[in-house]
Amino acid sequence: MRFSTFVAAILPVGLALGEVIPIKVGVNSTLSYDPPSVNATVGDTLMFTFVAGNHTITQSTFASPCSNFTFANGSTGVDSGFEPVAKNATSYPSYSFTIQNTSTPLWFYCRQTGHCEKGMVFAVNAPETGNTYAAFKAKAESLAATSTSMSMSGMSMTSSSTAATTSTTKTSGAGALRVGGAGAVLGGVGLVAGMFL
Ligand SMILES: *[C@@H]1O[C@H](CO)[C@@H](O)[C@H](O)[C@H]1NC(C)=O
Ligand SMILES: *[C@@H]1O[C@H](CO)[C@@H](O)[C@H](O)[C@H]1NC(C)=O
Ligand SMILES: *[C@@H]1O[C@H](CO)[C@@H](O)[C@H](O)[C@H]1NC(C)=O
Ligand SMILES: *[C@@H]1O[C@H](CO)[C@@H](O)[C@H](O)[C@H]1NC(C)=O
Ligand SMILES: *[C@@H]1O[C@H](CO)[C@@H](O)[C@H](O)[C@H]1NC(C)=O
Ligand SMILES: *[C@@H]1O[C@H](CO)[C@@H](O)[C@H](O)[C@H]1NC(C)=O
Ligand SMILES: *[C@@H]1O[C@H](CO)[C@@H](O)[C@H](O)[C@H]1NC(C)=O
Ligand SMILES: [Cu+2]
Repeated sequence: MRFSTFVAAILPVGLALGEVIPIKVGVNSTLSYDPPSVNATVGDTLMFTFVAGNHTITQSTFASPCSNFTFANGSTGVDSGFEPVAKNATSYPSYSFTIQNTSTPLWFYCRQTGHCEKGMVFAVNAPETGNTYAAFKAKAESLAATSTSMSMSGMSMTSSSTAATTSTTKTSGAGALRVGGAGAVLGGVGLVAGMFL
């Protein structure tokens, strides 16, 4: 695997290289992240490999599991963009980011239509009591019943055409860096805790 060399090359200078934590997205064509919840320390890299379907890994908040995380200035958090995988695919796209602060849990979802409401959510360092991963998932699933009325009440549908995967480097509010490569998308992200609710 050349992955670790690649990561080292894009990590900011001076940042310790931690573990690479692999997560599979869409295993057996399910709407899932495998594993759905991980513990990580500063410097660890989360590497999502999209093995089936057409999913994203997108940052949200515990309060609103199926909505983009947005900074006060309007920038959104971590987002892989859609990563479609053909049924006959022999290589799989991946997206990675590095954990830079573990003082708060981080919450994520898939923003493909309907997936989050079917429980396609992910967490980093979720607590064992209170705002647990299970509570987060249950909250996401509880949104299914209300999604129709919400879309009727003035929430405009956003065109997803701009969300298509491109090979251009993109900087988001959370400092996400996407680097296009042969069938792979790799990102380095600076996470600043305290900004995350
Ligand atoms: C995928 O399918 C295999 C074989 O049936 C099974 O062993 C594995 O647990 C499944 N994984 C998930 C995440 O569903
Ligand atoms: C995270 O660590 C806590 C404490 O060691 C443990 O109870 C929990 O199961 C871990 N969660 C995951 C997803 O590994
Ligand atoms: C993946 O999903 C997005 C959003 O629904 C859609 O715009 C795109 O066309 C899909 N890609 C493929 C290859 O199906
Ligand atoms: C997968 O199937 C599509 C449609 O049949 C075809 O265009 C493509 O070349 C195939 N790709 C591979 C890697 O076999
Ligand atoms: C969520 O964030 C992504 C990436 O910034 C963006 O493409 C998408 O339009 C946003 N979705 C909504 C509903 O704001
Ligand atoms: C928005 O705020 C975040 C967090 O402070 C910062 O990382 C990002 O660069 C800002 N984005 C813009 C467009 O100013
Ligand atoms: C992590 O975030 C907290 C809250 O914003 C901050 O107090 C702390 O200094 C940060 N730690 C690092 C290593 O950046
Ligand atoms: Cu999905």
